[in-house]
Amino acid sequence: MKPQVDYSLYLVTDSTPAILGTRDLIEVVEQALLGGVTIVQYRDKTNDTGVLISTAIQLHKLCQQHEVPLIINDRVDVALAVGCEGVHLGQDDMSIASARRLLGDDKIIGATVSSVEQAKTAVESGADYLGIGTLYATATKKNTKEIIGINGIRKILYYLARQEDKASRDMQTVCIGGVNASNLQLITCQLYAPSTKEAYTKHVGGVAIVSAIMAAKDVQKATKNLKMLLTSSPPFR
Ligand code: TZP
Ligand code: MG
Repeated sequence: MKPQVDYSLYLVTDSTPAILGTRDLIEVVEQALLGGVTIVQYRDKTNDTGVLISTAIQLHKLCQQHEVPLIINDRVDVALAVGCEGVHLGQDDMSIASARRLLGDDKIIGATVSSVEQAKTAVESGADYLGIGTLYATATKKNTKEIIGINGIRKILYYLARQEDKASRDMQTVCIGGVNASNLQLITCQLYAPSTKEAYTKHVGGVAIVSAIMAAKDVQKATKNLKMLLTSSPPFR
């Protein structure tokens, strides 16, 4: 059975020195879990497969203690080896259909999308959730091709709201790119446009964050603050 997922405060990890520094990834993620992140994606573009698997095993144990799903970025093989809850795939990664064949129906497959066209394809291919971005330019991922802003996010939310098939109706999304404590409530308010709130909010599952959590001096405190801002925002109240 596919788990019911709370996407509201979605942590994406980063193991680079610019963000993690000399701290231990597992300890940082533990602080984020204690602060209240609801889902964790292990995203590591630098380490080799052995390190990815051993780190993912430790992260999975930790996430299980907090009853939070662990998703692996890019690597379906690592997710399979670890037996965690799912994968997150970008436009240049393995296709959703292939990942589904390998992982089966019980695992979560997330897809990065930047346009209505990509969202449509991801939904039709069987994605469970969409990571929509890049919302704002961010130092964390400098080579992002598409900065789509709030209007780009809205176009996709509005597209989903107009569809009548079950996959679209049930689709949850998280926006990613430059989300932090200073702009979180502005973002959620803008996605809650009062005149069309149904259309814009129905598919807003949450926000995905790297640096505002991972690079914080006090990770648990920063996470609790983001959680407070989120849960006092209209779509999440
Ligand atoms: N995909 C689009 S932007 C991004 C990813 C993985 C990084 C977001 O990082 P931050 O630090 O939350 O802006
Ligand atoms: Mg990828």
